[in-house]
Amino acid sequence: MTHRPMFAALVAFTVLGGLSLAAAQERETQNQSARPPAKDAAHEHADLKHELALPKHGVAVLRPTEGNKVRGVIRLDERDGGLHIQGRVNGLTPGKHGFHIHEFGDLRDPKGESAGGHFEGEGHKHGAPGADEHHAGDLGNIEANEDGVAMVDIRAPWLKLHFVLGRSMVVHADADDLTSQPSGAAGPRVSVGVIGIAQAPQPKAKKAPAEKKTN
Ligand SMILES: [Cu+2]
Repeated sequence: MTHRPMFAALVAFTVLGGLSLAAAQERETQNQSARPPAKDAAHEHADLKHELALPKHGVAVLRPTEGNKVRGVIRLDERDGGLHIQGRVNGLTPGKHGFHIHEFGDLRDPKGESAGGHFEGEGHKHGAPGADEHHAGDLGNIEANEDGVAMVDIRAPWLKLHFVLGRSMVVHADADDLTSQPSGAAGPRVSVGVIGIAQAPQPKAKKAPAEKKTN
């Protein structure tokens, strides 16, 4: 007996075996698609974990666009059902500067143009954050003092962190007039940063009471 017939038989066996396995897998796939989605305890648990996993704390590190010196760190924390936006921006000219969340976290353009327009949310017109109608990303103005420092403390009850995660915060050269469309005539972008996930704020460690001097 030569090896050739045995080899042929082996090939045939392998091919047939493979074909029947493929057919079985196909049947299994069809069965799965016909079945309603499983609603077992494990899946419900997974949904719950997903819900709990939505991040609540974010940060944007603002860096100057080309030819500017404006920097800052802004925290975005979900609190009381909305977003509390606070931080410090420096290197500004004294006065008001438009401050918005823009649509994209794409900072490839050195002048910040790739961040796109204002994050509109539901397609409203541009406006003041307190107005009846405004973009979801309209945060009004921040105001720098004589030293070019602006302290930011804004409540945005209409926002959740996951609406804005991966988008960008933008500081403009000029004041947002809160009426001009589509962006408040706030001028060029002087500082931009992507909104990322941050660690939850850590409670400040209490200062240890000063040791009493004993004579
Ligand atoms: Cu803007």
